[in-house]
Amino acid sequence: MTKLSRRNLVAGGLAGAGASIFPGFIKEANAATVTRFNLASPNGQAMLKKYAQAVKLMMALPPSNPLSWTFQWYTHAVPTNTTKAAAIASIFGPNPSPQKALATAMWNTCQAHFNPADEPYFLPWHRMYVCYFEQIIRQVLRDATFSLPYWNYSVPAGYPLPKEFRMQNDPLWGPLFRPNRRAVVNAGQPIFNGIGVAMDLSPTSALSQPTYLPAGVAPGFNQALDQGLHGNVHVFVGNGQGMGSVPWAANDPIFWMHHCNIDRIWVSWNNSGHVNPVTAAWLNKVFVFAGPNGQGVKAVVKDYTNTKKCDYKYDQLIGAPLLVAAATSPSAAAAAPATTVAKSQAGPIALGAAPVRVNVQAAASPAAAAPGATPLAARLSALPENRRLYLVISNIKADAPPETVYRVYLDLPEGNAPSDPINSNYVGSFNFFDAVPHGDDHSQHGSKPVSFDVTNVAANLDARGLLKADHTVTIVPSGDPAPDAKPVVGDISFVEQ
Ligand SMILES: [Cu+2]
Repeated sequence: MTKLSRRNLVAGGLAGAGASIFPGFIKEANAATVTRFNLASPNGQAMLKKYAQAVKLMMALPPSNPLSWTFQWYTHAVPTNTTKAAAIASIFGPNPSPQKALATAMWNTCQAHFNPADEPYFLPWHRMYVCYFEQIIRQVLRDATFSLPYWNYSVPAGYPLPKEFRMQNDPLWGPLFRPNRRAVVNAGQPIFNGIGVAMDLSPTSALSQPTYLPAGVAPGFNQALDQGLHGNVHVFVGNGQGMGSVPWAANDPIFWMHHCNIDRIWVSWNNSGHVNPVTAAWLNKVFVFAGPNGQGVKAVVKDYTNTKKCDYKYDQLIGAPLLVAAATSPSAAAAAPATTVAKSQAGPIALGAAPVRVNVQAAASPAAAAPGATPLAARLSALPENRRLYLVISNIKADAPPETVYRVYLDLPEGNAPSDPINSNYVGSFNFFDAVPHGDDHSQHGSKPVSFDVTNVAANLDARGLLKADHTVTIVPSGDPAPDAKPVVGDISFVEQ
């Protein structure tokens, strides 16, 4: 295959959208299945080297070119130092052009970080985004064999940001460096250092969701993965002008290795017998991307519920627990009625640098009225086999990324924050990655609740007599939050479902 010099590439054919330099090139590439490798493996390292070359080439293309780094980044979201309208005006000028029309259709379309109603499209939209980005790199490199490597941060060897992304002035790896990360991350420490724990990088809680969509207060696989592991990695790598903020995230080259791994977790979940939505509305949803020749393409969700259309496989999947519930209808769990056991006063509850303790009052219900029994203990003793207790926090919002995660505890004894953050009162953590308004229309940005299955934590505390008669939920920042973040949560409740 002819190898074009970088100068030719930048100055020549790729500048014009729709100009196909090698007709049929991509068709050839897709005739064979490619494998996406762990970036730590020898094959993955070879791909990472190609990736670094591609990032350099894409960053040298003008932002008006759909194959450029900036055009691809802005597809996810336009950064906070401009707006979509202003960026389009300054990059394309006053006259219409195919590229300008494509930018208007594509930019700021990341699902679902604008409108919470779009949450079910988080996984398919990012699968499409990663797939077209991969095809663009094949075109830019003239290399049909390229596949995006993934970053497996859920194993100890993967806890630090891969070293190739931390070598600022290296001739080969330099394009993968970004300064806008947390200091510990670019220093090569585990990315959770200072604000998290290894458990925050586990895919297990998402993989154990039996349904794709929320079922009552259970978040479902798509949202659990988005809010949990996915958001944690963004916030851990950070900062507020980098991976930790939706509008800046896709400017960090590690973004693509992160989302390749998120896609691998989706494949793993499906591979263990879990089913995706089957509604026509979800399957027929269309999104616009740039194809490998810079032309606009329409992608339909039904073509991306598996890996066939994009034609790739992963070198290794994660063994997801196959739940009995997964074999039943995807909406079976939604039919189970949810009962509120206890609820806090209506929010918003301001979070800051100090722990916040919230009283959660028992709902007036006969089951909770047994003398001497705490509301949760009463529920636990009568809990049917097929039901669980959840802690639900509604209306999570912040003015800016807090650049830390918050930990949640049930009936934590009064006094100082626990010396071991993962103690027997620990329920889990949540982040604000998807809870900061951005984009041209802030009013659209609502928020999704987060929920935690607290059945085991409550049962363990109950067995040791440590559940309180009046329950409290304590929310503790795991590091100093950014001063302008002003994070708040709405009310907090315990729900049986
Ligand atoms: Cu992301």
